[in-house]
Amino acid sequence: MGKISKAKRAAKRQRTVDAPTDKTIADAKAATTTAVEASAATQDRNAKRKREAQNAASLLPPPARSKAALSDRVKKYWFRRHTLFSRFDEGIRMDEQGWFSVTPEPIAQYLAERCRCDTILDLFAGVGGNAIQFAETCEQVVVVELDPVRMACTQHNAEVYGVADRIEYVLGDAIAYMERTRAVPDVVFLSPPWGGPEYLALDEYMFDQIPLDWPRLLAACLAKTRNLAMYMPKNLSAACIQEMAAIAGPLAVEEIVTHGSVRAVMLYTGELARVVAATAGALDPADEVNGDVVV
Ligand code: MGP
Repeated sequence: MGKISKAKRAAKRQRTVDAPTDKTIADAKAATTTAVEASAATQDRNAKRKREAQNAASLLPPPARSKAALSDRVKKYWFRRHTLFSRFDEGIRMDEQGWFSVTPEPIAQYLAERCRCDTILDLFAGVGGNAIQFAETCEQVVVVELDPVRMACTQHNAEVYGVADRIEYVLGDAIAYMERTRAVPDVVFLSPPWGGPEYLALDEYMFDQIPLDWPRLLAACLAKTRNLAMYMPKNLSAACIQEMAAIAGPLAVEEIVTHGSVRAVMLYTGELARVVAATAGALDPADEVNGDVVV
């Protein structure tokens, strides 16, 4: 046994013989109660997460194994499945709307680079094509989706890509969320429903074909940030572009081109518009996607 000084021995004895005071007993009881409560709270949280995960899993559409499994409306997308999600074969799930509205992965990667920032809000998550890529370029990603099936797909697909934990999921209406949240994102990304693939038959696409109160949503977004990035149909009318500039100030308009064809048009506002205009054509030209800044 090592040597121990007289003073230390006395102090040790003192510690051993000290009777617990009422205060120390109360403190110990309080600490025990707090620990028990904390562990109960953790168990509750874990149980809730498990229930949510089970509910989400029960909502998932089955994996599509062939073109025949798809409705006529979306059959044409079967051959594009690995462009929509390069990991399609690892169990990606989509509902019908997901098939025709998800942003193809190379475009989603391009847009995630365009929107690189700390906090991004994706107001129409759909089945997660954009959110998965935002998780690679942004510190904090919050997604909003009204439809529980599509939200379940987003979560599941983000798991396939190993980024599910980097996304915060809000099930609800985009306008209601924007009007109540205190969050102040750097960028709001909007890829709203366009009213289905039938938009292709229109000569010109107008904002009032978006099946929600678009002006009200824009106002709620602009109250939080000037930096909006909007994914719009390739046949968006020039009048809509002017209308957007009147509402939100100077715009950058970027045609998104893959394999030599325009697929969609991006509208950027605020500082984001300035950056996009200043870096037109500056993203990796080896990518499958070109963004032509036209205004
Ligand atoms: P598309 O309608 O298949 O046109 O959609 P494309 O590829 O030019 O078809 P083609 O047959 O003329 O060659 C192109 C992209 O637009 C899709 O991959 C989606 O990313 C997007 N998109 C299509 N729709 C119908 C929607 C929609 O309703 N909402 C959103 N946000 N995006 C959509």
